[in-house]
Amino acid sequence: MNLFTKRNLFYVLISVLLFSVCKNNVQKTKDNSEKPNVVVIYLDDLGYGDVGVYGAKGLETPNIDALAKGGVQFTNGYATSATCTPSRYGLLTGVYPWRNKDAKILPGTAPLLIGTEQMTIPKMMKAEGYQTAVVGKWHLGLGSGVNDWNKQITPGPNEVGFDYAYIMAATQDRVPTVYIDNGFVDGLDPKDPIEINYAENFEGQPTGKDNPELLRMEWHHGHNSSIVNGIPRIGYMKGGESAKWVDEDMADHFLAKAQKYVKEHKEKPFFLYYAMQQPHVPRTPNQRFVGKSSLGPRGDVIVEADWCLGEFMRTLKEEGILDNTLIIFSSDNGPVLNDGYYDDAVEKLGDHKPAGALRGGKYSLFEAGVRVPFITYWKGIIQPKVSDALVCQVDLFTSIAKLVGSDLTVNDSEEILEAFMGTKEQGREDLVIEATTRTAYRKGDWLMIPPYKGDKVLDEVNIEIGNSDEFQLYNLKEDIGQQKNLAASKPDKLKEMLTGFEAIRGI
Ligand code: NG6
Ligand code: CA
Repeated sequence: MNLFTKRNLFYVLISVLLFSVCKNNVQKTKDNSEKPNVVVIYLDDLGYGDVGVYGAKGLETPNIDALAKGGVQFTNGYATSATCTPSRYGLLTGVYPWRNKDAKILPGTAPLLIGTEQMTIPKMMKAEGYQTAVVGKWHLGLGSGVNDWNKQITPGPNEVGFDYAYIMAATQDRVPTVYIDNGFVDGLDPKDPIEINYAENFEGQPTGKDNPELLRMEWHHGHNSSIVNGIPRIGYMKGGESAKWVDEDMADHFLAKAQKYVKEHKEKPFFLYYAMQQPHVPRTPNQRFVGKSSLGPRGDVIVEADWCLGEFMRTLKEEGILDNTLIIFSSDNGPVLNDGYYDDAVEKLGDHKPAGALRGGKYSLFEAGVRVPFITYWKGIIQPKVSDALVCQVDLFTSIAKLVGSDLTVNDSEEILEAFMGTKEQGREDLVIEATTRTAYRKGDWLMIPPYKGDKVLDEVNIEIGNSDEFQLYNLKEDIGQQKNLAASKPDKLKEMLTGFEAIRGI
């Protein structure tokens, strides 16, 4: 081969190479110019240490781990609150829940907490052409507060931005123990109407308190009102027999709804808020998962949730939309062992630490109340990493807005899309956290809890909730377990923290 032909061959090769690179790029730009689907997978009471990659022992979570290993695993990811209702409010509205005095754990009869005029993630996304759906736990109130559960229950999720809503009203331990399909109780027989009352029982109806012989799960505190499926609940319910859920099938039921939604809506971009009920009480794993952890039902339902996530991911893949879907995985608040039922969560704990190295738990202003597993995953777009950036669920509103091309913002919600995508180590600078209406302030590595009266330990659940007569100041980088209160020895730092806190709280 002479020099001339060798050179020609070289040019041909380069051209082929360039052409294929360009073609791929064009292809990619085309794909990326379509708006991505966004799925928020939200667990209930899953602690910082309850996932394999976050250090869990005695249970395996291969699917959540795969998400973390293929995406961004946050070490400083926060819920806005240490309980459910406020956290969900913060996530969906981008507003700190402590700004709304009604954002507390709600009974099943509470009216809708989010104003129908209020901006929400699904509303913002609808304006950008998205289809929107919620499947799973709602717990943000429904209707006007005097609901007839036998008619359309409105306003609800449909009125705050969700085109499709298949939910349980409150929690698995509260009545009504039925599914609600776009405002209507699913499977209701009109001849057997539902009645709900949180103040008093209906005549002749058995209760957990008076009829222990009917129970297959014992209550420890609270949870002694109506009995459904042998499990005593919070609140009284009569009727609606054909509509009552089967606790052991709930995870499968919600998964099937989420999968169906994906299959039927994959042609256009969608936002799906998939809110699983695990590992909130009562912990009722499907028979397939009983004994799959060494931790008893609490561990078994986490394994079940992990399986659901795996099945859901498989659906995204099979439907050919995994590459175009951003998945955000997190939990509404930290862990609790005994939250009102005897279910071996304490007895079978072994050396598993639901909160990892963090202090406190659900209901607590200490870190374990609000710092939760937090993962973002987008196949082929997000590069795997562990990120220490400070991120909060309240930031999803403005960050997702940026991603989908909306210029809407909400004050408390910071635009930190690059942190969520793993391209920047910097998240937000500071954050106000909340636990049962009390608030504390994080800035940089520091956490300041102002003095609060009241018990230091919530005896029923055996959790330190963060109350003290003194200011508390911790350096979380050096002292993640919040053992060394530096308030007295670092007066300047304390003052700086108090100033930052008050500026946001408006005190
Ligand atoms: C508490 C319940 C607890 C749980 C919690 C809500 C009692 C004594 N305790 O009031 O079992 O239901 O509310 O949890 O009733 S959350 O995750 O939805 O915030
Ligand atoms: Ca919760």
